[in-house]
Amino acid sequence: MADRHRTELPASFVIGTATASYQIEGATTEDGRGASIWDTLALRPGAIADGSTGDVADDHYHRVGEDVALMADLGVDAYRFSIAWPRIQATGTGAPNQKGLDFYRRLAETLRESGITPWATLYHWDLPQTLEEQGGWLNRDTAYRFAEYSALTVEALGDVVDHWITLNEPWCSSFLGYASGVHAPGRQEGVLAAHAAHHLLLGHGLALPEIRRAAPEATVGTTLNLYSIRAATDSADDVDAARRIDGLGNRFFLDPVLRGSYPADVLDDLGDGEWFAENATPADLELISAPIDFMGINFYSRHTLRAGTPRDEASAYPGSEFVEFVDTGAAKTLMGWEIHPDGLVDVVEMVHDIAPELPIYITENGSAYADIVSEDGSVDDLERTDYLQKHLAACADAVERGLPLQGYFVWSLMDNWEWAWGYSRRFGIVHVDYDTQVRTPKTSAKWLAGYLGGPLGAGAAEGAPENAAAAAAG
Ligand code: IFM
Repeated sequence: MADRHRTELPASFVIGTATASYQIEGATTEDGRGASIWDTLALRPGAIADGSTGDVADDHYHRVGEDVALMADLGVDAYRFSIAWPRIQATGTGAPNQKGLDFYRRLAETLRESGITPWATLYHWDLPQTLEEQGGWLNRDTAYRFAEYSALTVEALGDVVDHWITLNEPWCSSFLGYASGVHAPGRQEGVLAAHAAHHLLLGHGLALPEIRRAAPEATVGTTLNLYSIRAATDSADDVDAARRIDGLGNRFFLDPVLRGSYPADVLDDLGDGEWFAENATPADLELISAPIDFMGINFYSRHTLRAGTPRDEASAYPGSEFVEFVDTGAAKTLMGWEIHPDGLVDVVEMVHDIAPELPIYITENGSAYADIVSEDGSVDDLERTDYLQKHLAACADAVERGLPLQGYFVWSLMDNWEWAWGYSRRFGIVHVDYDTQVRTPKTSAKWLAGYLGGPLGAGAAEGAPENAAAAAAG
């Protein structure tokens, strides 16, 4: 791999790693942290594939120094982490918990001392359980609580964190949380999930001026999970199937944030125009579409669609009843997600077409594989290495095309608790032994360090395969 390194990207291009609070921190009852909706869902029989919880996860709460040192060895520029709302406000309201704030201050300061720029996400799915008991994201009031939490968090940490992301993947929080119910809070409320989506976006809109007031110099954006979308054929029905999924997954979130309106065709698909006409007021949409400094995109895959007959499982996702997801035969990760690195360029273009001036960051991209740990503890994850190489090459492609892509964060720094999959899916470039908490950089981490010129890459890059997948194939 000696001939590929970050010089294929502009010097200012930010390369980092990403994680999220509940997936790595553990210490769920320490120092005044309250319960979150994920603590609750994890205890529900059958909700988590391996029956596990995030009670310990990567024990990151007690290992900040070690984990930041790992990142320094990789040579990353930045680290995207999330702040657990219930660490700051145990019940989602009231005065901040100083111990919670201290933890994130220590993390941010340690990062800065190591030359790594902190990027903090305010909401990566751990809603305080008390707020869920008051209706969660179906209750408009939760948006106001989120703005208050954001204000007091940024007031406390704005001197050490310069980059703020309001929400992570509101599609997941709303449709997986309140429609299919596979994510917390595990409710199946059909079309009401779209109301949860509006309240999440309203929370973003209400938080923006608070963050700007508390940290006027900071950059603020939000993160959407966007999919590259294709119709299986040119037939009108297949094209319409693609329109539906692009609408529900991409435009339903992009349009309010970047255009100040919800897409009418999606409201029709949902059969929910009346509620939106009454409740998603022009004042709400003005808040939601206030200028942001960047758009974060989490990119994982492409969907290919064709028209289908109603399926049982589709009814869990209102508006998607008449579509089928086509298996194109492309290689997949262990999540079953097709690998399409050029789709990364598609989603960057998607945002750029609506907001040509807006800087864009890939705030997550990564892959789960069934890693094999050798006797000496090493993990030769050639498939993940190949995935990473190809997606960084796609970033270079996007930049070459003149798109305003300014950074890329690998999901994830280390193996962690993958929500409904528990510990059964590993996305890390660093292996975590959950019995001992020993961290071991995988081949992908060494490759990335070689690419970035980090200390861990010294020597490793020379031996690394030029194309890891080809090497994997023999
Ligand atoms: O682990 C998640 C992360 O929390 C949000 N984006 C997708 C990742 C992989 O599923």
